[in-house]
Amino acid sequence: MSKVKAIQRSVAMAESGLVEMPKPLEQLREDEVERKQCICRVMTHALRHLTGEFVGSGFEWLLPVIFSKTTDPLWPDPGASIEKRIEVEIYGETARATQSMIVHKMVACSLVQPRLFILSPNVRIEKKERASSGAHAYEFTQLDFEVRNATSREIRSLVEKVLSGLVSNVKSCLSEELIYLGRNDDLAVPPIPFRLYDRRELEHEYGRDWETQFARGICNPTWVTNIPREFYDFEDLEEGTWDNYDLLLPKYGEVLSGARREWEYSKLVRKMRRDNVRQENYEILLKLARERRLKPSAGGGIGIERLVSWVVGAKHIGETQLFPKIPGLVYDL
Ligand code: ASN
Repeated sequence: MSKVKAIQRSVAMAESGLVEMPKPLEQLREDEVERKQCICRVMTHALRHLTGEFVGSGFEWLLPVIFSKTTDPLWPDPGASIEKRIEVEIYGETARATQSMIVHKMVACSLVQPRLFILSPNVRIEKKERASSGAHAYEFTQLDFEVRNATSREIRSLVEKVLSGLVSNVKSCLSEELIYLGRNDDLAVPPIPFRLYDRRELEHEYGRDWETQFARGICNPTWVTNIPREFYDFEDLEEGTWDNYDLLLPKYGEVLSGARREWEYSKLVRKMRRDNVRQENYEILLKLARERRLKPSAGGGIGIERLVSWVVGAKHIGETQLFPKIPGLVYDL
């Protein structure tokens, strides 16, 4: 599809009232530029608050990587819909664009920094249909963090404190922006602790599509635990339960996923075999586990654009990006 057609299609969808596709910057009307500016101020505030909180809690701030032989397989994950994985040959080796820095986090946390975070650009070429979910971008940023020897409960408490503080802060410092965005009245500071559900309860109540339906009905950020997914999340193989968690935002859905991690070699190998994950793509992780240099840890990743979408009441995640990366729509910038 030509670029002009793609933009026409996004505008047509917007007109049909389905989902408003964010336009490239040069096409914004004056009032839309003003709205973008407001969202940018909230973004700046959110980044300052989040990074300040993590640094203040003794975390080291690492810089991200884009190309590595190893990246997150994003498989098996019931929520994943990756159309294409970006692999390029450089210096005679196959390097992959970062889908998430989970493996880097586990290694860095084990060997060097017991508390770390990264503002990490993730490239996930989602299927085109995901454009209309309003929650997917093919490039986005996670605040990805990891803590050596932490429990899931400790991580969840940390996140609750940081997010509740963020909303309280935005409400007191950026009330003009929130009023302009029509979000001042209904954005409430979430009470701590957030409620916690087991995925099995929700599946029982809502069926396989529990996530969207459940997120529609909640009024505050809510945890869901015990979600079957990638090999690196801790699983009790006897019980068939997972020590992991997603944080869902009212109407907006998942904003964070995280877990206590696997660190034992035999278990990692067993799970990779079971899930058809290629061990040769995780050589260093497995080597460290075999040598018992991989340490227990727990962490998570906060999707920055999704978080800001919720704060500002965006209709599409691309509204929080100056250069929207909407599945199926590749703009010049
Ligand atoms: N950041 C996530 C985590 O820490 C992993 C992911 O994004 N797939 O578990």
